[in-house]
Amino acid sequence: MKMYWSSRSPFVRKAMVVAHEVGLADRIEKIPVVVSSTMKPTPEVMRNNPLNKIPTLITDDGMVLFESVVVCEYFDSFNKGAKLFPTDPKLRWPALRWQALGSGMLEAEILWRSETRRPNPLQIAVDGFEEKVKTSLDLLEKEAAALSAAAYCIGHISIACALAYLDFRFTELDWRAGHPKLAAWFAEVSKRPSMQATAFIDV
Ligand SMILES: N[C@@H](CCC(=O)N[C@@H](CS)C(=O)NCC(=O)O)C(=O)O
Repeated sequence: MKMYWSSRSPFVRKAMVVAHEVGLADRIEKIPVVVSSTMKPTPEVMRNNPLNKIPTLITDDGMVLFESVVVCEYFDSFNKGAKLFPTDPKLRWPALRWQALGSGMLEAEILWRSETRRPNPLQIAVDGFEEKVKTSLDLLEKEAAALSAAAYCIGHISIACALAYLDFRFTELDWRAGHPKLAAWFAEVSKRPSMQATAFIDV
């Protein structure tokens, strides 16, 4: 399998964490690319994914998959152990809800970052992204005990990548202040080999 990849992309990291968890990481040939929603699309990615987004995966049988959640579920289909996308409805909907929360936080974080890097940021929009991220952190603080109690799943991975991206790109935010339970959960989850093996690198 081949994956359009970047060591700076939190969505790619999410997919790679799943690949490590299910034992597929060695089977993925990473194709490093630079993509940005604010630059011209990258022709090599565009040839495979008209949305220009990574991760974009080319499977061994020639399928092209994109959207990190789709790539993650594809990887999980190879998983011989406990599924990261559970099928039991009692586990599945909380897992998908947490996956959506983590993914939505990441969308807000990326837009927030790209707006603040413009010469004249649109302050209203920036405030909105900040409010979404901070409100999500407050919600997750209330759910930290439930996160700890739940079987490890795609929801944990998505949220862990969203928090890790705050550490990577928003050091001044100090998100741990006011969120001690979430911080403790994140400290534990960050020790997993899959998280350690996929640390962000700014190249
Ligand atoms: N919803 C997508 C978001 C992926 C995404 O935005 N990736 C960024 C890199 S972190 C990207 O490819 N940006 C390029 C662009 O938007 O043109 C997913 O979950 O895969």
